Amino acid sequence: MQSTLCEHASMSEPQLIDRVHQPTPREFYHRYARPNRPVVLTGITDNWKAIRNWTPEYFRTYYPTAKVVYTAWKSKAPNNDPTEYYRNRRRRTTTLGAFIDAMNSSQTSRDYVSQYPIFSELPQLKNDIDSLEPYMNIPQLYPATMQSKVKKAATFWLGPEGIVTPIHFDSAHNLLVQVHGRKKLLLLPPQQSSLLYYPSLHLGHVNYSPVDVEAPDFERFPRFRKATPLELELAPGEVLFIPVRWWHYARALERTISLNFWWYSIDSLRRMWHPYLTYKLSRLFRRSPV
Ligand SMILES: O=C(O)CCC(=O)C(=O)O
Repeated sequence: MQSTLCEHASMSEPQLIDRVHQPTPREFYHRYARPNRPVVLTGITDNWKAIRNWTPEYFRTYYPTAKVVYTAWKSKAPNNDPTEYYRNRRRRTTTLGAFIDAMNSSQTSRDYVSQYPIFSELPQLKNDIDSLEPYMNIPQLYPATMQSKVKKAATFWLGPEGIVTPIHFDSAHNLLVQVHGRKKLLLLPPQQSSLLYYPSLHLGHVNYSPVDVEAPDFERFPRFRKATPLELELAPGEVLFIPVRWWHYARALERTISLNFWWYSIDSLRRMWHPYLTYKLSRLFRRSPV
């Protein structure tokens, strides 16, 4: 096992994330999933055709008419202010060919195919990956219907160099597979949620933060000075385990393709009680518009 040194400009203490080569599912579960610790897994996608073949050009050539849904964010500001993002982003539908042509012809596009369940649209692509289910440790005792509900449909992300996903946390465990291009990620543990101004319900969801973690405005968000993010780079073929409730931010360093695989466990659900209750109470006591 090897650790990578990761440092954030404003932080004094360097932060470490483990990188583990081909762990057994049991080792992964005991050392990472159960204690809710992030890790980069290497060598577990070595046989995936997706890692060898998938590029924007590949999809442009073979699947130009396939439907995709993307997030469009038009902003004149050069930075990535999450409040502006959550207010102005829109979901739009197009074809893969049209999306990739538009991406290739723009230097400034912030359009991102994100969270798209690609295998529903193109089921043949399932042949290009292997199952990551052994790492999800789904109890065999569960009836088949429940086993399939515990996993969410895998989703597909495709975007230009520089595209950003503002910091947020997920309600399930997540294996994020980097398929094409490198990506930079920042992670913060649930214990540092207040430094990210959690809960910021005015953003629309309890799992979003108003802090632009790469260019923090310390006048507005002074508590963020105390944050100690993990910073890492994910290369094609590498898999990042993002445990439930861990805050994560991503920036593509090159044109990017990723897949992610979410799943629930008793433990992941237990860790979500606070956001869930906070959100429900906020809805209950929401002032109705006058
Ligand atoms: O890769 C990205 O841009 C964001 C990924 C993400 O937020 C996720 O997998 O939950």
